[in-house]
Amino acid sequence: MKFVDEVKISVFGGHGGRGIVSFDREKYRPNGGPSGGNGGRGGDIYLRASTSLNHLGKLLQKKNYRGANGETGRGQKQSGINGKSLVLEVPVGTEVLNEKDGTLLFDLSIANSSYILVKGGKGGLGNYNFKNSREQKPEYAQLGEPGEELQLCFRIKSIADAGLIGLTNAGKSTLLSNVSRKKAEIGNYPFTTLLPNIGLIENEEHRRIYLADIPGLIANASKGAGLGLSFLKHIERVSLNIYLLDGERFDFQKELILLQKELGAYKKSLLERRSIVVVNKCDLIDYDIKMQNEIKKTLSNSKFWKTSHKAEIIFISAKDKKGLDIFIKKLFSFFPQKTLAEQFFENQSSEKFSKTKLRHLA
Ligand SMILES: Nc1nc2c(ncn2[C@@H]2O[C@H](COP(=O)(O)OP(=O)(O)OP(=O)(O)O)[C@@H](O)[C@H]2O)c(=O)[nH]1
Ligand SMILES: [Mg+2]
Repeated sequence: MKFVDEVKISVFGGHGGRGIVSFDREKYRPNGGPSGGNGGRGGDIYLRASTSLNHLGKLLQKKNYRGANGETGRGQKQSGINGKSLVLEVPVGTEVLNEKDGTLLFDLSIANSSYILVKGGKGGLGNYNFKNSREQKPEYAQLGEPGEELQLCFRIKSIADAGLIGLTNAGKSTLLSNVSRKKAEIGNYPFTTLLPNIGLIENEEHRRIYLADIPGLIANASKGAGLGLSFLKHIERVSLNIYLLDGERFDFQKELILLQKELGAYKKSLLERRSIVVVNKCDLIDYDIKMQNEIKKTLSNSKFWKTSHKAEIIFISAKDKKGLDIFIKKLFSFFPQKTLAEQFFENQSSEKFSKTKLRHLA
């Protein structure tokens, strides 16, 4: 499956149905008055933020989405049926831009929030509307109006407090699934994480932190190699970087510099964030206290330390669940107050679809 984080589509409100010209012709009133009904309204297109999706693949089904057209009016002053509206579901954390000028139209950060994207066209009026004292038998009716249209670009920006940044196979998915309630995809091959998984970690005080598993970084990712830029975007919305190093590789300085180089090439400010360095797979190599101190000393003299706000180093085994309690404690120490994601997901569960605001683009 492809990681779909950006989709460009066009949306068209349905065309309004046309009104008709007709006259009542009953048995004893062969020359009855005008009775041509109005056309139905064209269907609108709505956007809805869903928590059950985590990428935009569903939108790839079509290039153009159209609300249904309104039906033509009927005799006996009956209106045509309104065209059905269409609801496009996208993951929470999607932003929608106007493709023409790049302006941000919607930022769907609240679950179940819903917006109107384009309105369907008005139905045309049937001839009975035009009857007046001077004109008893109008022979004309209106055509329906076309719906609104927009060219859009949908983009995902994941929402989490902290992001796991590491080379492929460092153990990010294993760590996420072993510290959080949500299961991540685990595999012994590169790029198992094709979707940005977000895990929820809860402590004894029922505080929550949302941790994003960011697909493995490889050299030149910032230039488009591997999954490239598409997933570097996910790092933008977190406020803590967790550099996960593969303890088996034993080349921490080089690994950190490589990770930083890719992040920095994408956006320099990402390097100035608070960070934790986590050395994983400590079950494979016995990192005793002396070794740990040596590694800390070497790293704290490295170029990495100068830019990353005195990151701390923790040694764990994600697989054997060793050191995870220390890791979780450390994580919470960075977020003494309710986090943005915590508030955001809280709002999400209390937000009711019926209460959500609809913004009109008219
Ligand atoms: N021995 C050992 N193996 C581990 C540990 N953590 C992860 N692994 C193994 O390392 C391999 C890769 O783990 P993943 O969690 O899929 O790695 P990842 O960083 O998510 O990889 P990508 O999604 O490709 O970026 C798997 O075979 C894991 O079982 C650990 O603490 N010790
Ligand atoms: Mg993974």
